[in-house]
Amino acid sequence: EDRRPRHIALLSSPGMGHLIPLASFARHLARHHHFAITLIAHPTDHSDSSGNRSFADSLPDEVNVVSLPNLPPDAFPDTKAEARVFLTVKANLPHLRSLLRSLESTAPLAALVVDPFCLDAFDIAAELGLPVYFFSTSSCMILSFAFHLPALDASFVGEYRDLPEPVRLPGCVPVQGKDLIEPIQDRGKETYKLFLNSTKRLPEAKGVLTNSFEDLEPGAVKGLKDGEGIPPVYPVGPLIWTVPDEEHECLRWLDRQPPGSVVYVSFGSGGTLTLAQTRELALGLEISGQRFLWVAKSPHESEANAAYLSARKNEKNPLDFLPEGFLERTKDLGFIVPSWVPQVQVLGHASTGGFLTHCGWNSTLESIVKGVPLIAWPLYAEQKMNAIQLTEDVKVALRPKVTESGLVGREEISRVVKCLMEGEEGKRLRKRAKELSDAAGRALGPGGSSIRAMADVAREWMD
Ligand code: BUP
Repeated sequence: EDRRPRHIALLSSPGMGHLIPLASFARHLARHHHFAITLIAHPTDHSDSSGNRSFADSLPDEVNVVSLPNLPPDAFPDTKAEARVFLTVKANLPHLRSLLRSLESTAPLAALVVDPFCLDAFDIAAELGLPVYFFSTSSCMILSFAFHLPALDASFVGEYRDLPEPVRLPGCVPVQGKDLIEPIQDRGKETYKLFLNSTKRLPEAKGVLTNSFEDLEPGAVKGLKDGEGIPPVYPVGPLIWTVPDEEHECLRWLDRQPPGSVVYVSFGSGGTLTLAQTRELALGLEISGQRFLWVAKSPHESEANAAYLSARKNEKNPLDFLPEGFLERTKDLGFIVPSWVPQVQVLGHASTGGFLTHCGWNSTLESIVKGVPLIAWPLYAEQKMNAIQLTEDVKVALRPKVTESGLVGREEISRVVKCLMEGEEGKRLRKRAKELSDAAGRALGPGGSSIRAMADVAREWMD
């Protein structure tokens, strides 16, 4: 072919969870299809984490990274996290316009690719006559739900938790209203309106890229591809990011543990538990008698622990919140890290045998790529839908039972951890995780489904 690759701009909203898959896609386009790439990022909330710094250093030279201005920390007081992300992107639109104009004047753009919080940029793309593509950083089931939301909004009055029937998305397991993504659970709120308006604009995209792969979600992918009014869909995942040669003492600790013996526990960069739940988790891990590597965070405020936390507001160390004597009693079995570990390397370590996770989509894909079965413990955003999919559809995860008070008790935690790490069910889940890891490798191997999807979309962007 004598068609030539051109210049593509990718726009990421604040947050590593969005930046990582877009950066990984950018790297593939630059290396394998020889596009010039400008990755436009927003400064992220986790700028103090070591992970963010090493990530920035590991971006390839082929990708030109430009950051939009930082807004003052109090720019949107009293606003929920998701709404803040939408509003930050909106506030930066004039800067985006100038930036795209200047990029156009030096190296004309063939397309603009945006993540789920950046659909307001569609207007700028239209002004500049740029074809715009949507990049979904969640599962195909969530993507399918996003296309479905405007119809659901028009057909049902009331809160979605009261829906009389579960939502049945094509090719997906049914989901009860209460388990739908969290930002839509209060229809009176600004976050809901921002989400709904975004989803209404999805059909304007020329194409939809999604960080998933056909063998992981065959039903959902087919449902999307056959869906009426849905632009062409390109499953290009699983796109994850490994920072090369990152050193961390937890990796040396893992070196000393038997193969497949450690459950890795992390609720992601945004997830925290209440004080009571943090303690219950500690005791559950202890009772299970299994080895664990835990990224422990300080508990979040709640009525029950507000007084306790305010009395200790100068104590920032998450280890101070663990039960009395816990560290001493578990010193031969557990390794606890406050805040950050090189997660992809931990999941890829031979000693890691399970992942107790909040079910963020990046964490989920990383576990699948590395062939590690999961314990699904969703906290917020779209995580409940991911947990349902992983347990009931993909069948690679166990889910602990939550009591009516919202707590997962220590005995239940111990039960699921033991079941995953040493039971017959655990063996089945490990086999399933290995199958999925092989399938992920095939999708991104020569002639694989995701490699072909990336080549298809790249062809649209050539001269
Ligand atoms: Br925490 C943590 N080490 O200790 P999210 C995260 N990460 O490498 P997700 C580490 O950061 P949500 C740590 O591997 C992922 O690629 C992790 O983490 C890495 O993303 C990235 O934000 C972002 O927890 O969850 O899993 O998509 O939906 O909460 O964004």
